[in-house]
Amino acid sequence: MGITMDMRGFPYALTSSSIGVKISLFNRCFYQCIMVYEKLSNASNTRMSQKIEKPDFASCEKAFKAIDSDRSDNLDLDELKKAFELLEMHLSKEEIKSIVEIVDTDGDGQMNCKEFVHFVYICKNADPKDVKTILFLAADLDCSGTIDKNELRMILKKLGATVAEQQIDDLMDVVADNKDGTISYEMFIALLDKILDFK
Ligand SMILES: [Ca+2]
Ligand SMILES: [Ca+2]
Repeated sequence: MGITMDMRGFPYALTSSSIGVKISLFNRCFYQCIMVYEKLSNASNTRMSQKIEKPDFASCEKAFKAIDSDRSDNLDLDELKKAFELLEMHLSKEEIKSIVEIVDTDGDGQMNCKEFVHFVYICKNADPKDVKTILFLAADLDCSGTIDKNELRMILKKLGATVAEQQIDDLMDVVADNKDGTISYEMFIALLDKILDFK
């Protein structure tokens, strides 16, 4: 690994056991989606050794419009359930709700086109057996391949950690390792290792 981190002042909220529970939920929600994506695209998702790929926006938009049967520019749970069933994925409404919650940046309980692109980005790049990568991709709202401060704040919130703004600043000081002040994939995984090992 080779990444060392000075975690003095590490926010206590990050180490609570509830994060582990949330993380396994992320894994459960995305496992089927990623498997189906692999089947559809005929690809094997052992790809974190390769570069993270951006989704193809045009084909995402096309798929989005096909699923959005009432043309509301939002995918609700019924529309998503139907789409998943066409792909032979039998997810409960609760499971679909959990998936939506992970990418629902504007918090309206539905998936807009941008959120759908993010969902495809996660499925496209994740290895279903690698929950840490799923978390990285889930955190990366703009599909840029790096995590900025706002994205870190959002993913911590989704993981149920209450972290004060000052603590997020402090955490960014420790972990942001890119020239532009963002967090790389490698550093994010190292941070997760720290959180998950911390007892
Ligand atoms: Ca939404
Ligand atoms: Ca990003």
